[in-house]
Amino acid sequence: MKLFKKILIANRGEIAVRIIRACRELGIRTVAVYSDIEKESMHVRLADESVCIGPASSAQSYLNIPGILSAAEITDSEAVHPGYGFLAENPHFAEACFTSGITFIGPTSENIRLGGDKAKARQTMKRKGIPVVPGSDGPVTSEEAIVKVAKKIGFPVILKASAGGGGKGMRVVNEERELEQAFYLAQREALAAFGNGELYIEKFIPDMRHIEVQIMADGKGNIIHLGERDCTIQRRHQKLIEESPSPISTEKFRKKIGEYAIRAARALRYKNIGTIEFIVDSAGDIYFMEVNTRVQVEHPVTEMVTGIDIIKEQIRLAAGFPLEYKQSSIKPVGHSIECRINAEDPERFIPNPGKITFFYQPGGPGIRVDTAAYSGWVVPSYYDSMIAKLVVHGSNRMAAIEKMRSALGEFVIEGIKTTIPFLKKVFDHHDFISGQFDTGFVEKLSRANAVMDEKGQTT
Ligand code: MV4
Repeated sequence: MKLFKKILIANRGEIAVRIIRACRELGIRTVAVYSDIEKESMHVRLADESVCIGPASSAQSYLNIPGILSAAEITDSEAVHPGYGFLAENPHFAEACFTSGITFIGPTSENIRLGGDKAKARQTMKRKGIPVVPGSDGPVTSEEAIVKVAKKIGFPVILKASAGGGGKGMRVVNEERELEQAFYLAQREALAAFGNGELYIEKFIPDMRHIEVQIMADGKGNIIHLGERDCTIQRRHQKLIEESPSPISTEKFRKKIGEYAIRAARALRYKNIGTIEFIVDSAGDIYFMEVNTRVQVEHPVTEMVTGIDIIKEQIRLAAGFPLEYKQSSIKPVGHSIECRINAEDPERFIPNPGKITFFYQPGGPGIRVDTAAYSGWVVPSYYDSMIAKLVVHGSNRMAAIEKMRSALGEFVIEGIKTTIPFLKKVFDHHDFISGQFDTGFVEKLSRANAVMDEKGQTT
């Protein structure tokens, strides 16, 4: 077995920088790709080589499959790392890499396809005896069918898009008379967003927590989990703060959710790294929600508590190496929290791109900043507004919170608005400090600032 000599990174921003760092440590050369407006971006400077792949718009650059494969070919790259977003969960891209003789650093295209079909993934888990929230067995294609399931499980229910993500095509329905309209609206929204209007239905779980488990599988039968991350603090289905362990976790809870995650990965014949997402209700009961077949934004909190470099392991797995770790050698230490820092107006959460006139990042023991930003860099308006991840590690949750407060206070980003002022409020809020929050937390905090979701609904 041999590790790759050169990897092309089909991404930008902090995750491209993160992947370059992992490659450097592994002795792998890196190729950055960039759009016309990103010549001066940090991932381009830090990579060994770079190739311009097209105009600013993602569709013509970071999503341009032939362009990226050509760049890999002309640079003799043996593998492509997709990061997250863009082409990371596109089964056609994974397949096209394979056909071109380039290793896709991620799971198999079959894994990606099933992960992207949420109704089918749910059905697969149900059949394997992994708990799922009461609801439909696979997709529901007619209004009659959805009424039947809704009556059986009882209201409120939630309609979700099979191809879903980002909350699009999702509708909470409180009573039967609202169901018909919600069904057609959700279907239309899903069709517009994903080109696929297929829906499924679940019982609506109030006050749920979103808890997910990092898994690693080598495709040779070895599957381990790296513990859980709590991603309950979200706004408009965008995670804002993630932590590991979950504030509600115990030794027993971790063992249980970890076992479910490993069983889920086995049911999917999963290979490479991935995340199994769960709904945890207020009684602490765990239900499978969905599978994410990529490295996630929030992977650093798991790295901080386990000491494992997830990206390095991901690259080794893609090269065909067996897992380096056994479940018994995974021993999480302390507590880690991550804040996503976005170039956004913190009051209204609308993007605020522009030139960063001054940038100073916090440091010191237990503080990590994953970013591609620097003084003088212009935050483009074309891509995601996340410009940095601030990650802390402390011996326990309160120590991590104190460290986060200190680090947020030290961070200086001038020239653009960022979400730092909002994040500071969260870390002073008693519900966050107590760990007693649910998915309504951000709404509550935002409403206190007289801000409403554009649709005025909670989901
Ligand atoms: C749910 C739910 C209640 N019951 N599923 C799934 C994707 C995520 N972005 C929102 N999701 C939810 N799924 C059932 N069966 C409530 C939500 C939800 C939510 C979840 C986590 C964090 C914030 C949220 C805000 C609104 C709704």
